[in-house]
Amino acid sequence: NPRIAVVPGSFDPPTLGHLDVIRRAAALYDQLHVLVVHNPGKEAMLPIAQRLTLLEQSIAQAEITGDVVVASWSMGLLVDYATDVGAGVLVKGIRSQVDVAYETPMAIVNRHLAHVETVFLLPDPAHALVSSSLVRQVASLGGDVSPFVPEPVARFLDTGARDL
Ligand code: COD
Repeated sequence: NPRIAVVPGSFDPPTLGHLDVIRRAAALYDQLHVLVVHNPGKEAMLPIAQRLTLLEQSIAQAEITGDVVVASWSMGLLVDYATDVGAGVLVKGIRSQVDVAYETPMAIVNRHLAHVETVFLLPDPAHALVSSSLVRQVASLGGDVSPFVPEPVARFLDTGARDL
């Protein structure tokens, strides 16, 4: 059986921290689904379709090899998507104790709901402090986000995002 994992997130926008987790998860599993999950509790900066495009461009440019699928999900439980595609694992990045506290109950619920395990990867220290919310803040104030995001995202935030 192929080992299939889902890397879920808001990816609003994708950051170098996300890409680091995706790269290392791709090396661990036969197939990876990078899943843009619509989070109704968060007000979004980018439309889902734009996040998908930026993820695809960033993954291609980073030369992350292997079977990586980029998709979105807004139809209910995350574990329903995982079950649909035959994934037994969710991969999440853990930056701090705050992430542990947020992710632990979800991991336990998801294991009970669908026997889906959650695997936590520690980030590369170089990117551990990067977050989408930080990037949104810097971008909205006109700052340079290029140290924190993949090049296609920096380019888009610099030019294309003006029309949003
Ligand atoms: N380094 C390493 N990892 C990072 C970094 C970084 N710099 N930045 C972010 N990450 C990780 C995050 O920890 C997370 O694992 C992932 O990357 C995505 O991050 P975000 O910020 O894009 O996404 P979030 O935190 O808004 O998560 C959205 C999810 C949809 C993944 C989450 O809310 C979730 O799992 N929801 C479950 C929905 C569901 O089914 N609920 C019912 C059962 S609980």
